[in-house]
Amino acid sequence: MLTGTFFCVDAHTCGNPVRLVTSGHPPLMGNSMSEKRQDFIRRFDWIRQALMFEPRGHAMMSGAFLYPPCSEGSDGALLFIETSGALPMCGHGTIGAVTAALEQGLLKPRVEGRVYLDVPAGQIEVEYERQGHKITHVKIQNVPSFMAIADGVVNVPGLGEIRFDVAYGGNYYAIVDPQPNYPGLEHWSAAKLLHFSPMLREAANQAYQCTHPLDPSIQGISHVQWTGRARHKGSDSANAVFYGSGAIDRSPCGTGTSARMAQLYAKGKLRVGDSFVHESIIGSQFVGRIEALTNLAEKDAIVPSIQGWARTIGYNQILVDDGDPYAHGFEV
Ligand code: PYC
Repeated sequence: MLTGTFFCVDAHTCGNPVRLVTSGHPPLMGNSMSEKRQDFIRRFDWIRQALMFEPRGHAMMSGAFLYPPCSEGSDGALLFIETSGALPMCGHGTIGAVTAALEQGLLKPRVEGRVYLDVPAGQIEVEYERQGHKITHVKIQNVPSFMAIADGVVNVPGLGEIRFDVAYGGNYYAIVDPQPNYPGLEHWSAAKLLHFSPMLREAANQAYQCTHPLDPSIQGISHVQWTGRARHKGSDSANAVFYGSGAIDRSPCGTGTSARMAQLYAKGKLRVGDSFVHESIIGSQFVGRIEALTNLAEKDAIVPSIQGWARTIGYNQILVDDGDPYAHGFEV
């Protein structure tokens, strides 16, 4: 029987949901979060489906489990879940999970203001600011991010030829900049983005292979990032990140912003030390920065940071009972 009760602290990061699951964690096999993620996908994906899909979640639902650390020097570990799968890394998920976990006293940093976390994509450093019981800001130093494929091109039914770059920021992104068949985010409706994104992702995955140079379990383009002109003061650029089968990130997307900075660095449009304010489809902002340069299996990579905020919005005890025909969720 695949049943369970899961206590969750619900939050949102700049508008995108984060469900921090605080009870009902399955015990996972493996020595690293990457191995534990693979074990979770093999044996416990029903938990993700139950907690993320309708009727307990929705297309944009995203969440995380807090686990004990796996590596020396870490304070904890995160396993990310969302409608698209168990992700190697999630930026908005980290900002929301860390905010909720610190506010609830579930994460005990050794040094106030800083935590180190193991995630499937590696180890991240997280700085935060606290005011009373509230966490006001979270800044993540993300995993090395890099341009994987420059100038890819596919034919998208109903749209024609679309050019894109593929960059890694903890997940692989097809990044689509304005061009003849795509005039830019400000000219397209959300419905249009949702219509063309799955076709573009499928075509891009058929035409191009991408596998992380150090972890072959991280492979394939999982997200599509459409770019365009920002609407709000202080933003450098805007994006809409598509994931799962019908979601557009309401936040500017942490791994997406990291991938975008890696793309802009590779094209000579950003330099080390530059900051980059990224705006989401609802106008919320992350402040990105290229903190340093590094090398990953002989590939040039950047060390990006992303800063944002999250708010805790509720407590949710979720029941999953096999007697319910929709116990493990559905997608329409
Ligand atoms: O913030 O990294 C992110 C993210 C990935 C998918 C949705 N948000």
